[in-house]
Amino acid sequence: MADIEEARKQFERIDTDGDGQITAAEFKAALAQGGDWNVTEAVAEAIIASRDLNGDKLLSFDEFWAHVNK
Ligand SMILES: [Ca+2]
Ligand SMILES: [Ca+2]
Repeated sequence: MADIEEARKQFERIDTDGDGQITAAEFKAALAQGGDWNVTEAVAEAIIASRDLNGDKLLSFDEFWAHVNK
């Protein structure tokens, strides 16, 4: 079972500028920090697009949570 508090912490760690939206650049940086240096910005954009429910190319916490809480 997914934990919303844990998900929020994860989200805040990825959202480095704290505006409540994860951009492809922020996502790519987070993955690189986790050791996944192969992720290009195009790949990060594709991952975000697959989770982006409203099509603004940004990942809000609701969208992030909808993905985690499956
Ligand atoms: Ca952000
Ligand atoms: Ca969105």
